[in-house]
Amino acid sequence: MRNPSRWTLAGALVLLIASGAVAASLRTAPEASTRFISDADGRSIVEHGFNTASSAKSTPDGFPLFTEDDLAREQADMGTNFVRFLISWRAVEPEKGVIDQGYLDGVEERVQWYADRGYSVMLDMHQDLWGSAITPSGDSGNGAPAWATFTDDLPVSTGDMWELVYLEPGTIRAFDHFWNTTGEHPELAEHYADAWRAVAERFADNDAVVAYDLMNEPYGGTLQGVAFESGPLTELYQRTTDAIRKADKDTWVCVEPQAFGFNWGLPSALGAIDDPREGDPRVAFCPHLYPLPMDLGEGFAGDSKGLVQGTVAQWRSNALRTAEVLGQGRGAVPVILGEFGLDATGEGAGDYVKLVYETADAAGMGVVYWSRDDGSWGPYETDGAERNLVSWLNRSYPREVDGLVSWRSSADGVTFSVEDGGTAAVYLPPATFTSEPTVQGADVRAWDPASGLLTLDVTGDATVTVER
Ligand code: MNI
Repeated sequence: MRNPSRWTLAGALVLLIASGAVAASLRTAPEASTRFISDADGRSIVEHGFNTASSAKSTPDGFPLFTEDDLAREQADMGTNFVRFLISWRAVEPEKGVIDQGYLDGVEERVQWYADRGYSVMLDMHQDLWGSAITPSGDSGNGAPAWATFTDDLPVSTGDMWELVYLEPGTIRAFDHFWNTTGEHPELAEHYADAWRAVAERFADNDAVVAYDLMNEPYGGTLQGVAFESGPLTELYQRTTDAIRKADKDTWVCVEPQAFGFNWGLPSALGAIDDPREGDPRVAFCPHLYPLPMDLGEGFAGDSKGLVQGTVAQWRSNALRTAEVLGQGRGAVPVILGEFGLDATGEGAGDYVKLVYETADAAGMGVVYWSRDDGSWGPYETDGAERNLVSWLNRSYPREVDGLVSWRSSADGVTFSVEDGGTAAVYLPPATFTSEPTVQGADVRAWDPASGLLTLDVTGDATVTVER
């Protein structure tokens, strides 16, 4: 049980993907999303950045091991404009009914580092395996506070593959209580929504915070798939959105599907959320992508390569389908790939990164890499040395654009189209764009070769091409 063979699991994946493809083929997917989260100036944002950071899961204060200098380096090296910043329920509401304003001060201080550099921020209420109180040692899960953790003394054993701890009886029971499948803890979801309301009260007037990711990688306990997503998960999102809107009318809410399955390319049954704000709804979709063969340690090569390519294609269609459901007849909502990442020492790692960005660009999705931690999944070594990932993530892209419709990026530049244009900010890696690029379809307002930032004026409907 503890060590299912890789190929048994890979075989299961083939079946899962095949059944997902059948379910998915019942409805055609949109080609792309043409709607985007916007910044305070109303410009569409193409999100490029990092999850910051996994270290926040286990630090006592809940903050990532990440400094303002680290941010400056990231911006100089890769031209990022976005962060999915990890926060946690255990830090927001450490005691039942008590909001830790000191923790929110710390979040606000870090948000300001990003604001000072022109970034947009998504706050992500993170959890994995419910919370650290699922085991006495506290070193397995993260997210929920101890007071909200009810395992009913059912066992939770831990082993090599952390994901399998989701299948432990005590973990399942903790989730069953949260979703009130047990009928014993209706208060937990209320506290969760109120914790979000407290966060929203703090950031409602903060222009840098553009989105709230309501729950990281939701898991349904004994309820899985359709029963979970169309039921308690959609309900929690509605309740939390309603709570947030009492304090904050403008910041986008971002919803995730059940991680189990969707991350591997399967469809979601998430229902639509009604946004009580006046004007256009601000609900976005923020799914994750982790193809199973790569979860199992395979590279992007050999037998696993085709499976991974198939997974990415299915994932893209399924993400756009759900975005369309969330759009309730107005077309697909904005989509951000909230997490993808890999051990960049594996075979074909750079090709996989390229595939994901090219797929996301063509589908109109922002991309947030997992994660901004040191080591083989990250951009730097613990001693600060730069890793291969830096050059792979350092891509040209239109950063913030009035009236953006679509874009493509290549090593030689970027092309994008707009409706009713205005200004556009484009990032071009300074190492390759050493002289002023050639621009068609727009006027250059400013070019800063040091930061790679190109500012353009675009008039009306236009296709803009920027080339070195
Ligand atoms: O791979 C997963 C994942 C696998 C399995 C399951 N279940 C069995 C419910 C859930 C999730 N997640 C991938 C990444 N997400 C977290 C942070 O959100 C990262 O630490 C993981 O690498």
